[in-house]
Amino acid sequence: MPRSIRSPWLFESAWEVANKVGGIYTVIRTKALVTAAEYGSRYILVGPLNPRTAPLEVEPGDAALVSPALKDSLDAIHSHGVRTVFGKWLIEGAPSVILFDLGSLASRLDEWRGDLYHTHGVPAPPNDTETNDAILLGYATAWLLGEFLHRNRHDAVIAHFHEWQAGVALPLIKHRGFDVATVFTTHATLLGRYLCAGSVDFYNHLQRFDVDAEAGTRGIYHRYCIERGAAHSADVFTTVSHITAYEAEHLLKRKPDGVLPNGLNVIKFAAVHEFQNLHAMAKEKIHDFVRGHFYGHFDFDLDKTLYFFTAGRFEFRNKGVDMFLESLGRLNHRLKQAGSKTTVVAFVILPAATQSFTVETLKGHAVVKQLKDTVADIQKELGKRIFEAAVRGDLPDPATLLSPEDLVTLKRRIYAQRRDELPPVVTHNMVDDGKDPVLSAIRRLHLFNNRHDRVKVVYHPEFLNASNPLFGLEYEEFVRGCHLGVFPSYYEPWGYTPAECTVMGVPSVTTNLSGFGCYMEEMIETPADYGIYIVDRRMKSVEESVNQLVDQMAQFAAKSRRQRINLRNRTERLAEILDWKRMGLEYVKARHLALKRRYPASFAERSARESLTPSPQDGGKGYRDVYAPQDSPIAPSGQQVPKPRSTPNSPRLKHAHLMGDDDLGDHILDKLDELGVGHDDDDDEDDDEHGGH
Ligand code: G6P
Ligand code: 1S3
Repeated sequence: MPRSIRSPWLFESAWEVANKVGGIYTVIRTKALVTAAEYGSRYILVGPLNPRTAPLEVEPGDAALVSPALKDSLDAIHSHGVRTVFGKWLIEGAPSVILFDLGSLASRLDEWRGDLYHTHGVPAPPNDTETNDAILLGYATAWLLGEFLHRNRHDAVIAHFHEWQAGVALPLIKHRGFDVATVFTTHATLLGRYLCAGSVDFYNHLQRFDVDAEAGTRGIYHRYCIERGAAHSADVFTTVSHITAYEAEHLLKRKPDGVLPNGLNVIKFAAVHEFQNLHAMAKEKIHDFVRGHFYGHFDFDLDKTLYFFTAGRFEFRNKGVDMFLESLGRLNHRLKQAGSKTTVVAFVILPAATQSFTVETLKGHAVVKQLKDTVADIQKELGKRIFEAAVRGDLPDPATLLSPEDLVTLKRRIYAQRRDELPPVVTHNMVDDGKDPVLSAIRRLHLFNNRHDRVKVVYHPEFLNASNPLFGLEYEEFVRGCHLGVFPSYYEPWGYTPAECTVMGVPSVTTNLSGFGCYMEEMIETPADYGIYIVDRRMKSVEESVNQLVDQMAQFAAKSRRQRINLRNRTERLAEILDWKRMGLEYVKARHLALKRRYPASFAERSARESLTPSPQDGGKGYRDVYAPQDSPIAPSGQQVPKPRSTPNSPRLKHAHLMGDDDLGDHILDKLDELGVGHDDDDDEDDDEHGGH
């Protein structure tokens, strides 16, 4: 008897399950809410145990409460001395997680590495820790699935794997003939990342790389084999964007079945002025930082100061930090030549090897804090003096309001602010100051924070959090306080940083080489009108792209406050197209396709409408209730967002093509139609200034 596809189980495995490393953690964590709502207790996440963070991430629980088959499967594995943590991941949706203690599996590594070579032809060297961990996680996950499939012979099971670190399980599942529908999603390709970080013209040579030789030259042949093996072993192979799908087709030699773009959990404020107020409050805190950092040289008007920033993992070229800095140099020149009164403070937030905060940076904040405290004390005394005079019916004598002591203390504080050297361009002592690529670029471009510079640079080589003594801001708050995020990436399968800006209503720059940029270009008729600036890094030379970025930043810098407020309102309205409630539908389609490929006969027999509606007793709502139509004023159903009303309208053009619809059941097509109601122009309240007053 084939397994029932009526109430499938979903196992989702990734290295970053309850284990924060980078963007995949954000994908899994934020998506959990909709997936858990859809599958209920039949949704199980699988990852490695990180003993340092797991106690903060997971609340241990009893697997028997989820399913006796799952409990027995884990017991069977435990009886071989393997340790796992089972519990609820402490995130929205609270899905079940199984975390493998890889240390307790280490004694099997040689055997499994040998099996991987002899059975699957993957020659993993013994000294690559990352690969060893991937082997342990992959074999352990396959083991778990085997135990579970043996005990639950009724329900269909879908196993979804993310990235090569979790992908080892896929060839094993295929070779062992497990009765499970599989999906593999790659969030980048190993070779793509390595090639782009070098100096190759990646996109123009994509079809011609000798992939084995390139992987061998870079010492990643074994990892490449795992990634390629996973892509070829899965029933359904997907990536996070069209651009990465194209890359995967040529580098992994399998054309992806579809694209699963990344979403976010969007929190909509009841009134639009709320997020504008948050911007103003966060900006005040950044002002405080700037006062301290630029002490002694603080001669620019904060009311005419704009905060630009870039942030991310330290991939200087891939994340476009090189292009950002180059463009800042030119913007500085342009603003100076134009005699602009605007100052741009550009933050570069990239974690690098550091020793400590610099004394100069800390001193600046101490000096300004002392001044602030002194002024507060004087203010208090002054108030008392005014009150004492007034209570006697006298007007205070302005000449004596400040005592001689007050004046002396104030003079001292003002004197303490003098300094000969320029405000530092970096907040930390670097481990390798001379070789740091950001500092080298800053030096080459002479962005030294001179008084006459209209672009000032602050390199903060550490991620931000609330306990940071300089900013005292969480990253999210910092983003809200800024005016423009700049992410001119060269290699960026998706790119969460500009997406995060968008849902917070902060305009950003991205490129047509990033998955996010391509998606927004496809979804929005005129992205720049909505605060999404897209640099063309595909058809233009580097020189032309840099100039385009300078133009975009200069145009932004020339906007009035009123225009910035309007733009933020428009940007924030795009948030809904990035919501998992919409994006998650592509995952529904991928899983559906995997089931359909695994159990074609069942689909022929039974209407698909029935098949994907999970049983209510498992707590799952099924996709129908989870991916509810958005009550969105813009772009229902993936139609293009039209130009804002203040600019002439043109016809909407196309839909975003992600997972193909060819293989879908009618119920999903119905669903898409249901979402595809026409755009209601009356809802497009453009050029409102909510929050501006
Ligand atoms: C928000 C606030 C306004 C403030 C404005 C500043 O909209 O609600 O009160 O004037 O931000 O905008 P800006 O782009 O100059 O930081
Ligand atoms: C990858 O992380 P990265 O920064 O190494 O996966 C992310 C999540 O899908 C994606 O946003 C990013 O572009 C990729 O590069």
